[in-house]
Amino acid sequence: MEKKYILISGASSGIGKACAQIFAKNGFSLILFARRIKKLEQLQNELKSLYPEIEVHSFQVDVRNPKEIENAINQFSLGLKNNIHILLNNAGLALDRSTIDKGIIEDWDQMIDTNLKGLLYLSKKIIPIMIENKKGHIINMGSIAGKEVYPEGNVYCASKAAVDSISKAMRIDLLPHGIKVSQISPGAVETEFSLVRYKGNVDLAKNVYNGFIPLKAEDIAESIFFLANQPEHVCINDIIITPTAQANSVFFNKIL
Ligand code: NDP
Ligand code: 8X3
Repeated sequence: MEKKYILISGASSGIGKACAQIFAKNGFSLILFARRIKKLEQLQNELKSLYPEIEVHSFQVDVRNPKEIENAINQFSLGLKNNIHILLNNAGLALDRSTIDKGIIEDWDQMIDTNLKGLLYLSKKIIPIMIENKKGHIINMGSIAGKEVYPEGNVYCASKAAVDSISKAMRIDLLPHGIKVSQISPGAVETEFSLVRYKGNVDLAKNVYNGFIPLKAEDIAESIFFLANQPEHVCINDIIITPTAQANSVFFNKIL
């Protein structure tokens, strides 16, 4: 039987890793991209021993670098290319929280280059394959931060607002090709996200989730799996999902 592949960017931790686990459990073969190849290989070994019937291919790719994306895709076999069903554009990050006047240009560049341009570079390479296959589903990782700006979130919020726009634009442009485009827009999910944002400061990272129960990466993976497994004629455009203790990107019910 033909295998069904999902390509997940940013599969080395958090939501991407949880997605790799749920899709593997449900018989999908995986193409995993991230910079930390050792983490991908470890995940690949775990999933291959749990689910020997699936294929898992890991590639060290920095999505900010179109050449690295191209090199990885050039290694795809024809069978794999013909059977890419889903592209999950998940790789992303926030760096720091500060007012706009105190922002660090290198942080801004990295967020925009990863969250927006990386998503575009990877999509640009996969979309022609999906058009050729006459099928496909692109799922973009937005955020509640892309729906409403919060204090000191400026450039991260802007990068996710751009993902929101690009998701809508892709849905229009890919309409004639029958390619589905969805977005998922989570609130606070406890992953490595805050550790990355606060540049390794464990106390600041933990503090983000104090006083309420955040979402888990697995909660988001369940929703993404649901998105991806609708009947052919159904395209869920967007899922906004928050912890029960979060109303929007600003209001939390924290019990401290
Ligand atoms: P993690 O930090 O746990 O995971 C981020 C993933 O992105 C890692 O696998 C990382 O891999 C990858 N990544 C980062 N930069 C690059 C790059 N340049 N090239 C390739 N891969 C990269 O955080 P989350 O799982 O929480 O984040 C996943 C996505 O979800 C992000 O887009 C984030 O903005 C979004 N999101 C997160 C929320 C949260 O509260 N956690 C809420 C809403 C959205 P590696 O370092 O190995 O390259
Ligand atoms: C991540 C959620 O609210 O920390 O996108 O920006 S938030």
